[in-house]
Amino acid sequence: MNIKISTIVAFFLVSLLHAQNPLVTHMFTADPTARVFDGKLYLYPSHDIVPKEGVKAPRFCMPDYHMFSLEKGSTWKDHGVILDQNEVPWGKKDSNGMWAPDCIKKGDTYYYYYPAQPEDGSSFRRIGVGTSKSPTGPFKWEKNYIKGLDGIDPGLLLDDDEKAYLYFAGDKTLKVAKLKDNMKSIDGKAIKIQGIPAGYVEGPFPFKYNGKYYLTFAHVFTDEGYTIGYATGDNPMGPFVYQGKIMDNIGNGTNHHSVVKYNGKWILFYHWWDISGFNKLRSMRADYMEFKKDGTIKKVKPTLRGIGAPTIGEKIQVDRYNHIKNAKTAFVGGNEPIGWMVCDTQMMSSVTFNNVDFGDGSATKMIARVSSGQRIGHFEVRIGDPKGKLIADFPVKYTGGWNSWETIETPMLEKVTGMQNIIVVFISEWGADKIVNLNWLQFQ
Ligand code: FUB
Repeated sequence: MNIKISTIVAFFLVSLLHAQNPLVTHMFTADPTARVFDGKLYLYPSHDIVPKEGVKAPRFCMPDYHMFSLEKGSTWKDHGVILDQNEVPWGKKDSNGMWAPDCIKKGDTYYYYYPAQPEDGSSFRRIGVGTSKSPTGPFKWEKNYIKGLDGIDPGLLLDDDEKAYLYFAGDKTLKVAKLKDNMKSIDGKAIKIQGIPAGYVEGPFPFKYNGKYYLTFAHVFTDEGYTIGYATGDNPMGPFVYQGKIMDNIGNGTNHHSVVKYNGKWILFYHWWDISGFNKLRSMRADYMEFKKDGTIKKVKPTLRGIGAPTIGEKIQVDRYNHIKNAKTAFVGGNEPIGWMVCDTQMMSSVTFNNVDFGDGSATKMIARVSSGQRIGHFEVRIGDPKGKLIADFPVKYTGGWNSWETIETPMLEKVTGMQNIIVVFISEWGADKIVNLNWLQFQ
C-alpha cells in the first residue's frame, strides 16, 4: 500500500473538526451524501479505514457508517457509528463493504439506505433500509434487504407529490426504482435510465431544480478518467439528457458526491485524499456550486477554503485560504497536534480567508497559534484587503524554534460585526526572511 501508515495514525491522534477542506480530519470519510433537514445540514458518508493487520480488504476497507452535522459556522460534529457491518441483519459478517449510503425524510420519519454484501451470496451488493424519528438515529434496521435492488450507491429523490425514487448503480448502469409508500419495498421493477452516456460508472445523485430533474453521477472518459457529470429530464424515471461536467477529473480515483441547497446556496460535496495520499483512504470536501440562468451548472473547482463560515470561538484554519501571497502551507511539526500551517512568511506575505462570521460584534480578543525561530516581527489581521481596517496586531517573538508552538492573544482593535473577509499580513523587522508560522486564528 503506497501510504505512510505511521503518518496517518499520528494524524488521527487529534480531532480537527473545525477544518474547512477536507471537512473532517480525525477519520477517513468518503461518498458524502448531504441532506438538509429542518434547516440543519447533515452528512451521511461512508468510512474508509486502514485494514487491520491480517485483514485482506476487498478494494476498499469500509466497516461501518458514521454521520455528521454542521454545528455553528464550521464545526462538524461526529455522531459516531450509526451502523456497523456486523449489525446488518442480512449482511455477510466482516465483509468491509459498507459503500455509499443516503438518508431522506418522509413525514416525520428518516429512512437510511445503504448497500452491503449479502450473507446469502445472491449479489455483489444488496440495499437495505433503516428508520428513525431523528436524523442522527438510532435507526431500526429492516431484517431483509429490499427485494429487486441489485447494486450499489442508493440515491433518493422524494418528489413534490411525496412519491419516492431510489436511483442506484448496477453493472455500470444507472437504474431507478419507484418506492412504495412504505419506503421499504419497490413499486414495480427497477429500470435502466435512458439517456445516460457511455462511461457512466456509479454514484447517482438526484435532485430537483426549477421543476427539472437533475441526475449527477461519476462519469469516466478514456482520456481524462473520473469526472462528475450530470443529466436533466422531465420525468424522474427518465429519459435524461446529458448536460456536461460539474467537476473535471481531479485525480481522485472515485468521485462520489451529492448536491444540496443550504442557507440559500448550492453546495457540491465530494471526496479526495488530501490527508492520506492514497485514493482508498478518502476525505470528504465541499465547495459552492452555481447554476447559470439557463439551468446548466457551472463547473466547480475544488478549493481548500470550502464552505464553512467560522464564528466566535471556532478555529479559523487560515491554511485553508482563499488566496495566499508569498507564503506556503505545510503539515505542522514539533509539539503541535498534526494539521496544516501557513509557513515561509516574508515581508508583506498575506493570506486571505473569506466569510468569517463576527456575529453581533461581541468578540473582544483574537487568539493565534504560532511558532517562530526568529525574534522580531508582527502580523496584522485586517478586513478585506492589505489596507483594510486593522482589527488585530500580533507581535512575533521567538517561541523556542520553528517547531515549538505557542498560543498568543491580543485585544481586538475594532468592533467587527457580520460576515467579513479577513486578510493576515506578515511584517518583517530587521530583515528576517521567515517571520512566523501560523496554524490557526480564533476570536472570542
Ligand atoms: O466508496 C466505495 C465506492 O466507491 C462507492 O460506493 C462508489 O460510489 C465509489 O465512491
